[in-house]
Amino acid sequence: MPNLLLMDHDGAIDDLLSQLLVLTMPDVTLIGVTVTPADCYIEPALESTYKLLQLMDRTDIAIGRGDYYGINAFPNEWRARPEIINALPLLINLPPSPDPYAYPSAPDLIIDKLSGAADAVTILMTGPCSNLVLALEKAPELKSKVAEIVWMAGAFRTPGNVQTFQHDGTAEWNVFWDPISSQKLLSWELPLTLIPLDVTNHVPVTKSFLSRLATQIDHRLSNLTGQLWALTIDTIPSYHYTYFMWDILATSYLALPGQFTTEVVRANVSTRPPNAGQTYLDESGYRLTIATGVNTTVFYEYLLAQFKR
Ligand code: AGV
Ligand code: CA
Repeated sequence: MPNLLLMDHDGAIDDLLSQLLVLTMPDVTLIGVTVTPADCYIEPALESTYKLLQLMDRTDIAIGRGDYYGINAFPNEWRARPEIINALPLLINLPPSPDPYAYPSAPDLIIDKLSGAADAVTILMTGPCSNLVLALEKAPELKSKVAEIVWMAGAFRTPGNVQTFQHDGTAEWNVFWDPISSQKLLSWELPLTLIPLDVTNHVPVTKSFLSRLATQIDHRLSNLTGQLWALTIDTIPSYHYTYFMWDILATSYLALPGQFTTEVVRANVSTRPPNAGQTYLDESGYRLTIATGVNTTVFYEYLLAQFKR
């Protein structure tokens, strides 16, 4: 279990669920949250981020605003989804959030928090990695303050989830948004663990899980998370996609590393069509760890226990 933690997310529903989950972990000290304007529009996403801190009585935690926009934008329909979150009954009447443009920029906050930390810091990323890469390019000496990076990203021995023009479908979206930064991050060979589609494909958001969560809605966090997950049931386009516990699984890795199987591999990232953003195994590539499996029963039980408050 890491002690000091920085989290960077990109405002989608499972990113915000992941922020809540981190705030339930007793041994994790969250020292900052930065938001990437990828699977969200930045203003409502910063508002959601702040509201969740308010709900958990943790407005002491600093927020940073991502101002860098990646190379391959997320579909607008996905980016607009999270707006509804700020209108949920448990969140709408919280005191007003700060001006989103009053926050420090995300790379500056990361630099500030890493340099001020007494110990090495674990970094959890549930969106693209651009904010971290910008920070470490500006202050390369801070690489030594990084204990471990856990990143929901990539697809190795399974198809990707990008379906768009000029693309063969091999990439995962968080890598595709900014393939150049993704390749840079891998090239640094920091202690990096990816939670790729290979393992997140095992944990869909199921009706049976939501039904069990609903039996505990007298607990405020079960109520809120049940509402958030219900918003994912009509995933766009709903005839095609299932919503998975992508980011939640990566977040759970912090608390349940022993429940995962992992593999040390060498890999690289393509930066050009037709497979920009593809993460592929490559003997002459960079060294990193990938998760390949998880005990799904323990994982779902863990979520039910953590949100029972
Ligand atoms: O590729 C998974 C990443 C995760 O960080 N995101 C969603 C999670 O937050 C992109 C994504 C893939 N399919 C999606 C996504 C969908 N159908 N709706 C919204 N986002
Ligand atoms: Ca995400």
